[in-house]
Amino acid sequence: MLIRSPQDWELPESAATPERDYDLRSLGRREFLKTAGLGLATAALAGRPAFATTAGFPTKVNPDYRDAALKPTAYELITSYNNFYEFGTDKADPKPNANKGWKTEPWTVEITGLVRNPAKIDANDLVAKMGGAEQRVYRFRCVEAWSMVIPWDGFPLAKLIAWADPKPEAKFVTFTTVLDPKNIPGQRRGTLEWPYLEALRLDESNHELAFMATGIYGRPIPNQNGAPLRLVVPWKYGFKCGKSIVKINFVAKQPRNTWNVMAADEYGFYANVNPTVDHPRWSQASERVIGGGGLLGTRQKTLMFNGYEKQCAALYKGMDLRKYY
Ligand SMILES: Nc1nc2c(c(=O)[nH]1)N[C@H]1C(S)=C(S)[C@@H](COP(=O)(O)O)O[C@H]1N2
Ligand SMILES: [Mo]
Repeated sequence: MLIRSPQDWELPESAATPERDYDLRSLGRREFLKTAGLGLATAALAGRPAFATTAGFPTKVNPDYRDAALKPTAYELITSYNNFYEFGTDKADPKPNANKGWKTEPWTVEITGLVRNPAKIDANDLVAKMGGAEQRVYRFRCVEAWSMVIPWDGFPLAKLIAWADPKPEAKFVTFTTVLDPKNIPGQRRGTLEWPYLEALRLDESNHELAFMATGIYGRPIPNQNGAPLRLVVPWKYGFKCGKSIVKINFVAKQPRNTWNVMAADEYGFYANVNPTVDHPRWSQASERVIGGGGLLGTRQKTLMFNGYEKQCAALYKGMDLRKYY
C-alpha cells in the first residue's frame, strides 16, 4: 500500500494506481490482451446481461448534456477497465469478480439524516419516483490521470434531494457503498476502510451536473460500474463517485471521505479536477485517453474542472483551490 518507489516520477503514462506500486510491463500486457479481445467481448454483449435496476429503460437522451465534440469511449472499455477495490485492485478485476454471485437486485437505498422525508426504498421504485432515467454524456477523469467519455443513464441528484427535503442544518451529503464482506471479496481485506464512503457539500450535490447513474449506453449499469446506482460528479476526480450506494445521509459537518482517510496528503475532500495542482506523485496536467489509440491510449491536456469550469466554478468562489484540493 502506498509504496513510494523512487521511479514513480518517471512512469511515462502516469497511470500509477494510487495505492499500489505499479508495474508498467504488466499493465502493458493487460492493455494489449484487452485490445486484442475487443471483438470477442463486443460479440458477447449480445447475450442477456444479469444487470440490476431495470426501471427507467429505455432512457431518453437529454440533448442539453450531449456535447458533439465528445467521443464516447467504447462500452467494452467502460465496463472492463474499472476501479472498484471491493472486487480487486487491478483494472481488470472488477468485471469478473463482481459478476460471480454478488447480487445487486433487489436493492434497498436508505435516505436518512437531516431530512424531512427519510426513506428506505427499492432502487427500481426510486428511479420511478424520480420520473425515470435520461441519458447524458459526461467526461470522466480519474485521479490516476486517465479519462473516458461515458454516456450515463440516470437522474439528477437534485431530484432526489428535493424529494428528501433537507432540513436547514443539512450542509453535506454522504454516499455509502454496500458493506457485504461475505459476498464482496475485497471487503475481507483492509485495502481501504470499508464501507467506501464519499461525500459532497449540499450545494455541490444540488448542482445540475451531479447525477445518480443507473445505466451506461442505455443499458442497466453493470455490477463492476456500481450497480444498481452510483454517483457521478463529472467535474471531480472519479473517486468521489461512490458505487453501489445503499445509504445517502444528510449531515451538518464535513465528513472524512474514504480516500482522505487513506492518504490525506494525496486525496482531499473536494477533489475537483485541476490541471494546475499536481498529485504528490504525478502530474495532473494531462491525461491518458482510454481507447484513444495505441496500447496505452493517447494523451490530452486536462481541463479545469474537467471541462465544466463554466458551470461549476461559482461553487468555489473565494476558495483557494490549491488549498482545498
Ligand atoms: N465503492 C467504490 N466506489 C468507487 C471506487 C471504489 O474502489 N469503490 N473507485 C472510485 C474510482 S477511483 C474511480 S476512478 C471510479 C471508477 O468508476 P468506473 O469503474 O465505473 O470507471 O469509481 C470510484 N468509485
Ligand atoms: Mo479514480
